[in-house]
Amino acid sequence: MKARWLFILVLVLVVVFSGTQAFAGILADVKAKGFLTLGVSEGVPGFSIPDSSGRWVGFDVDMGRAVAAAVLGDAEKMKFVPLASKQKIVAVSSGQVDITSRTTTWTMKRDAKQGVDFTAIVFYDGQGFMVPKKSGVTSAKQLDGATICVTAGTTTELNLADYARANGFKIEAVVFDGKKEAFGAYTSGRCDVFTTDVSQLASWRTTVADPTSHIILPEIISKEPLAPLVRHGDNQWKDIVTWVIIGLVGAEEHGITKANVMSMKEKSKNPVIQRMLGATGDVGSFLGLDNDWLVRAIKAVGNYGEIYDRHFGPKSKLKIPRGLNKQWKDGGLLYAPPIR
Ligand SMILES: N[C@@H](CCC(=O)N[C@@H](CS)C(=O)NCC(=O)O)C(=O)O
Repeated sequence: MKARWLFILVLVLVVVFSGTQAFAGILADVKAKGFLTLGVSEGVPGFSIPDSSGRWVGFDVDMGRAVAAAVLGDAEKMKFVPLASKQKIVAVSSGQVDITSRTTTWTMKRDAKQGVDFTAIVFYDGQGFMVPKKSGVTSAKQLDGATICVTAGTTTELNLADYARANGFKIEAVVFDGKKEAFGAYTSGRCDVFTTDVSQLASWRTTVADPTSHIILPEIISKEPLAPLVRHGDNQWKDIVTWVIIGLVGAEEHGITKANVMSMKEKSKNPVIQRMLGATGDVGSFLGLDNDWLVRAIKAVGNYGEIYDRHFGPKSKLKIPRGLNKQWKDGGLLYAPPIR
């Protein structure tokens, strides 16, 4: 009898302690090591790429910097791990990186079966096609018989197969592990067509000598909701990353910017803004952080619109129209849930 109770007690203790350990998890780990490990691309202009001084910059990088600012108080306390497409999921599930912020589409299989959780959508994208202008091709409906360069381990590869089947096309997909090889093969004429998310087509086009010599076809063949991802099972960490992004989107909605965030915190009479910026309430504690978590993130990288503009706006090289990535008030899909 006694032995049985002892056994049950041990079992309960094991369950309780493994539970608390999982909860302490990544936040405690990041604080202990003093930096955030961010999985990024191998170099995609506008999204994640080292600048001339070797500092990583881009839209996906700024999402990571916002988290570092919220959690560690310093957006520079980061370590970057370049990942090829086929490594981006396992790098998170195995704990090699704390977050992957790298043009990754939220799909059911990845979310439910591959040991990761998606946070908040940072970019609503879709798959498209690029062809040399001189090919005379103007529509994806003309791609029967084409040879198409694509990267391995991507939704791009799967959508391409769907698209060919749905249209009864014979398409030869030439699959590469790395994007450099895939895009390089296209520009050297190995493939007739290059396909990936449209935002990345815009990015790649800026890297060739004459960007006007390549056109992006009008058809969008898929939905690619891109979101940073974290390891499955650490709810606190998932909440932190999710709500930092929501906070940046909400900040744009409420006109809170990098420049005015401190005066907004001091002077705003709007209860929503007061809560977001920690002037009242204690929302930071819901995440295991202090009340200035979002102020620090906005001070470091600006609100969502400022980040978008910096990397994709009219003055940027990429010039990607906001489209679906506008605020809901402006006809887009960005709709930040309430911070309270
Ligand atoms: N959204 C797609 C991936 C899009 C993507 O990352 N595309 C390729 C081709 S441009 C790529 O690997 N880019 C960046 C890199 O390899 O560094 C997915 O989730 O599977």
